[in-house]
Amino acid sequence: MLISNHRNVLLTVIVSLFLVVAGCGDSSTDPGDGNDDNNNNNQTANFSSGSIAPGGTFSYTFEEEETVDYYCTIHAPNMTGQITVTSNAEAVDRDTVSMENNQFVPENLEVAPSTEVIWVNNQDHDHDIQTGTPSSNGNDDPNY
Ligand SMILES: [Cu+2]
Repeated sequence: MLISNHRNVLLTVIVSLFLVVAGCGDSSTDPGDGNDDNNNNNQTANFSSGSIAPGGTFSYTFEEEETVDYYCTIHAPNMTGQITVTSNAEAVDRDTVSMENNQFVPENLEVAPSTEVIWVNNQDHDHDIQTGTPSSNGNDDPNY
């Protein structure tokens, strides 16, 4: 009786240890999207405007909650911007970013999911917008 109780306890300990180890294994493989904020390559939004002539526009609709980095390929690394897609933002159909003085205005824009963002080139030369950061796409050099 005593022996079989000890066996049961031992078995319970062994099974518990196994579950703990197996549980740890699971939890270490699960969170793969926890570093989205630090990794620009994980952002879902993906666009490349091509050349936007003076007075021209480019638009993109942001669907998911995420932080999206973008930049102008012509004026990198100085001309960068960020769109934060969050349901905390006021829901509107569309919002606008102006390109002026080789900058995006506002540089950081918060929009709700499903908002169309329109970039307007208010300068006398082209701009070219692409998602990511200058360094993530190998465009570190000033390009004027
Ligand atoms: Cu530009």
